[in-house]
Amino acid sequence: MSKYSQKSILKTDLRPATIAIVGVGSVGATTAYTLQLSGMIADIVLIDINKDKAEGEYMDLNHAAPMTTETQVRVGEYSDCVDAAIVIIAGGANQKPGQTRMELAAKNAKIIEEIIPNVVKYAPDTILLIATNPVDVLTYASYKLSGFPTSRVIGSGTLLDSTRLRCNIGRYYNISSDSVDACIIGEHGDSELAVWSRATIAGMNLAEFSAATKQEYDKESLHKIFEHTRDAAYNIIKRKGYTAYGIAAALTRIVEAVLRDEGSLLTVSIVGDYYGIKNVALSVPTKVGRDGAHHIMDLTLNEKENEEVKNSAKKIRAACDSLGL
Ligand code: 6V0
Repeated sequence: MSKYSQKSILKTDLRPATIAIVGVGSVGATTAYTLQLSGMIADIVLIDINKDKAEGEYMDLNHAAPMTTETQVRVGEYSDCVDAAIVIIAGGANQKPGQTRMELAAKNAKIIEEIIPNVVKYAPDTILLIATNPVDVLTYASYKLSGFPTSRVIGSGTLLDSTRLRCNIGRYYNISSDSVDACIIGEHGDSELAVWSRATIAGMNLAEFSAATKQEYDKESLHKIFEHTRDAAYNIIKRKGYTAYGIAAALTRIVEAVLRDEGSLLTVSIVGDYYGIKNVALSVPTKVGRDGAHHIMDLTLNEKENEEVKNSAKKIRAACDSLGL
């Protein structure tokens, strides 16, 4: 039984929720399907500038509904965001092979400029959940465009990267990723960093855990794990042209944390002041619950990590500056 279907047994602690998805391409459609399978959502609204695409996805998803959960899926207009607890933004261009996320900034900022005011007009109290890349820059843009408090504009950030890292560390030590506590912070992109100084397994840092289990503690291998994690999207896109399952699961996890009012610390991206750099969106472990996401602390880092996260913050701020944000 999947993680989500196990949790769906506890459906009674959830109020029926509507989730709207703007941009029903690979990411939006896969997210709709993942949400549908989760059993958490009563109603999913699909909105896309390409109505045929949204209709095709709606028809396909509805064929899965009788065999999975009774989630209602429908094609909508912005006015259908009116009851949405969360509006997921996944509209815009994706990376082509070799292209960086930052190279999408100008093009996707224009698309976000079209989308956000339309959502806000009908759903002034919703939570915006941004997936479109470069996600940190566009989370900042969405915050500015919406006029929402920082807590209600959440970028998927490095949640996916952190999950990939935990998974890769788990494989390295041959244990479940559930038992690994590790994260990636900063930009969801090339300047992100793994916080090795805080990574633990069973409460031990990795050097201690390696010694206790008579395994090699090899910093070079761990660095390769980080590079493999950071570059995962490039490697997937080179082969299949896009990524979708990982981000869909990450978005579903964020939706779950909100709807269940979990107060979980997830590496999502919200606007704030980080490590002395003001007014920028990036990821650190951030508290996520019913009222959105709250930056409650900067993770304590070693000197090198501190330098790296500052550089990452500066890079995001510079990209925002260049777009006049
Ligand atoms: P895609 O498959 O090309 O789908 C994009 C969709 O957006 C299409 O259906 C378009 O019609 C639609 N669209 C474009 N403009 C508008 C608009 N103005 N209003 C409504 N809909 C619009 O792209 P894909 O789904 O692969 O990627 C979408 C975005 O997600 C890209 O920016 C990716 O880079 C980004 N991703 C973000 C990830 C993350 O971790 N945050 C992970 C993967 C992809």
